[in-house]
Amino acid sequence: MTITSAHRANLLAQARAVLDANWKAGFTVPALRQYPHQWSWDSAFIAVGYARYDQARAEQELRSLFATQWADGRVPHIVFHNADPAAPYFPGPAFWQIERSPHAPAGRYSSGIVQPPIHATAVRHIVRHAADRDRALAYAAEMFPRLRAWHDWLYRERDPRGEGLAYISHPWESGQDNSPLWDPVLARMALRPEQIPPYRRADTRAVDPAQRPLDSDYDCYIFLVDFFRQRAYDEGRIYADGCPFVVQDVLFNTLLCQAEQDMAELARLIGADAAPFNARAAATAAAINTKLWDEARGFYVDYDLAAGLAMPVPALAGFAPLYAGIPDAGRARQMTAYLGSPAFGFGPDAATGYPASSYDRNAPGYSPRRYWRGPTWIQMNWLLMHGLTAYGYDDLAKRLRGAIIDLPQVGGFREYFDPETGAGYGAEAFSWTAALLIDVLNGEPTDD
Ligand code: 9WN
Repeated sequence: MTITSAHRANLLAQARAVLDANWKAGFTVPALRQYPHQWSWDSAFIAVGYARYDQARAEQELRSLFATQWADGRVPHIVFHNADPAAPYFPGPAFWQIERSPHAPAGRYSSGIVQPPIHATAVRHIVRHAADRDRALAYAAEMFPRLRAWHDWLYRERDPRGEGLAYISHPWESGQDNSPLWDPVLARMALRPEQIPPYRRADTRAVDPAQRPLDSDYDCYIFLVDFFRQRAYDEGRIYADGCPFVVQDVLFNTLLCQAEQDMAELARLIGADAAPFNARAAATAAAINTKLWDEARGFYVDYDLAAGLAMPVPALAGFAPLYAGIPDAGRARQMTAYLGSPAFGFGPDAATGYPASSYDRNAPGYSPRRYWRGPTWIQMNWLLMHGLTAYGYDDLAKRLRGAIIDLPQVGGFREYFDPETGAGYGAEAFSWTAALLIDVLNGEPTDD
């Protein structure tokens, strides 16, 4: 699968136009109408794309996110660059009320929860592809203490038993909001109406509700935010008071493990001590391999710390550890036997569609269009593509790379895609779809 240089240039121009339209003089919104603020892991993926053609923007993207890092080290999952944003998004600053926490930065506005820690990985990517390497190394040195404080917060506040695994306490923290992974945990919450503060959703104005989470999911999301703000975003209190959502998530910890490996490399480049980062990466990899591996199913599963139960749900995220080099060759073989099947959109021919479906297509509750319950997502493809390449599964990696390039052409620069037809769903002109296409096209050979 190769493309001509003219075709590649055309796609790159389209992708850059998406990012230009979403650039707000200092940061990039994921999508103008649906997500009109700055999101944490989106900005990291967006910086990966900018790193290929605009080093200054790549650097600025993460600098602006970390400008709202809390005093305790947490990096909020949304930064609102205005106190009273005109652009509708719920929940906004008035609902989060981060000023209840002594750690929230004064005069700045954000959510009080986090998203997967892929920022150190993005900074390493910026250094790797920098046109001006000296400036990139100075940037790495500038970001280094902030990234370390962020990771320290995760290991300090989210790993109460010192297992080497950080927990998440909200589906939004996973980045995969309504994944079937969370169904049993949310069902157990069994909320009564009086426990849910009054609210009105804003996410179904621009996007068809059939492509978004259910109202019953949103009730849980909002209940949890209320639970956190009532406890002033104090992680110790939230955990001690029996937060009902406490999950050691495979994808989140995989990205943390890789980010620690990238911190070790950044440390080496700027002359700091790499050893503590290597040690934490190794501890997290070992914990993922011992606690989260499911031998019978042949992939990794989340662990529900509140209930003390493994969560054997066939979500694509269960294969994420390939990205951080966590499984040994035998486990990788077991994993790819299942991952590389029609269940995730791989198959003998193109008729099986566009891998990789975010959830097993034969599992109960699969939907080709409802958000994280089946659609193909570009950033998941990008992560798995790298993992599969590193383990030598070049054919599967090629299929994922092909889908990253084909889907924006079939379905538009959308947020997610129908794994069977390639139709685009969710937000339009979505930033990381464009950014990761740019990254992939830069490594793609042309046939002329
Ligand atoms: C809640 C911005 C974000 C992504 C997430 C995606 C979605 C938000 C929402 O959009 O979540 O954080 O309102 O649905 O699930 O991965 O970071 O693109």
